[in-house]
Amino acid sequence: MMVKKYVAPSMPEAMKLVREDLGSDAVILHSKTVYTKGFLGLFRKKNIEVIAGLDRESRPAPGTLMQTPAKAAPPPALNREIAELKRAVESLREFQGRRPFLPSPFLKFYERLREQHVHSSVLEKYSRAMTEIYYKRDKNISARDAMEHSIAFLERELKSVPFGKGRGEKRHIVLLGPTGVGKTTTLAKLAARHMLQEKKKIAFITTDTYRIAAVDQLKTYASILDAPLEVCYTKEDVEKAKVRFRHYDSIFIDTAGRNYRNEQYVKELEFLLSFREDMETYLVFPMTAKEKDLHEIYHKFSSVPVDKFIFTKLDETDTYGEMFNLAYTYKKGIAYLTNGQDVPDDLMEATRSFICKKLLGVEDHA
Ligand SMILES: Nc1nc2c(ncn2[C@@H]2O[C@H](COP(=O)(O)OP(=O)(O)O)[C@@H](O)[C@H]2O)c(=O)[nH]1
Ligand SMILES: [Mg+2]
Repeated sequence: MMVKKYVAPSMPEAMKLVREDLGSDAVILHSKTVYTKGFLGLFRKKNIEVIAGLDRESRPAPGTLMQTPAKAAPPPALNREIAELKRAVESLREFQGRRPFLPSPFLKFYERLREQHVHSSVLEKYSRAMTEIYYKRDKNISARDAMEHSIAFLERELKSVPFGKGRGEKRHIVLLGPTGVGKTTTLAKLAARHMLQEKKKIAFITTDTYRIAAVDQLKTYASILDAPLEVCYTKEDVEKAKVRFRHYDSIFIDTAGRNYRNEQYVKELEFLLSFREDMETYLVFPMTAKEKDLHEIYHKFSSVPVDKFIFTKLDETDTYGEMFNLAYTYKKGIAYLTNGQDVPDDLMEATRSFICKKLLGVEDHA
């Protein structure tokens, strides 16, 4: 078989090139969208690349072109031509619009995931996986099937990371993250939940001694919950707090989380690391930040081993892809989500299913 490559701005034009060059017996072996660099690499041009082949025997020898209709191709060849024509029409349909080819039941979900800022690498994987399912099922895919396959796909992508609190939550629970992301509020919500729902004996420690207001804020929550609070300015204070709270079930540690170069923060890290063996570390991300900022937060706090993520302020956005992208990129689960300022109500334990359904815009009936 002779195989050749053709590049043209559109599928019809590519097909025309193939037909002119190889004749109508040519078969399309493969086609894809390619981009060629434009001026200064700025304006990328979209093209269709087609790989076409022709069985040498089927190429008409010179002089046979004017054969009479009586000697027309036998039925098998005709059938093949019809099949090819069908395939060409299908490819044409596929390349209409900017989207990669995806069977129609999945298009809605693909678009939704794209709007939700899910990584393009995941989108590509999604298209491939769903197309495969579509053909394996002989194109018998209802809207509901498409939804279920989409949820299952996303859940599979996050399979390796644990969600929610998990069984092994350690005694010292520390929230890390930049100022203003909702650490103190979330810590109070968590403490209230542990106390009210799990009947745990709780205590607070704060190493955020930089601002008076920060200490006062936690003092208020501690007194509402009638739980003790230790304010730690020095290493001795930390040791004292450890001894004082040795019989408590869960100790909630609030931090300032200022710039990582900051001397105060270095001291804070040192305090925290003394709890290391018995510490559950949650890194707190606000859903209101851009994804680039979220990655920056992750790297800034990389000096402390992070167990899971918490995402706050879900109520202030309707784009959730960043949450998926971070868990997916760093292979870390999400423990909790918060969706408002109310202590203790606006907190939920995260589940893989909730996050995947939220991304797809599907109601969670679980
Ligand atoms: N809308 C909304 N606001 C929140 C949420 N969590 C915290 N906040 C608000 O964010 C602000 C900063 O919270 P704070 O806990 O002091 O942040 P910290 O500096 O990280 O300790 C406060 O006004 C909180 O009420 C949330 O889930 N949704
Ligand atoms: Mg705070």
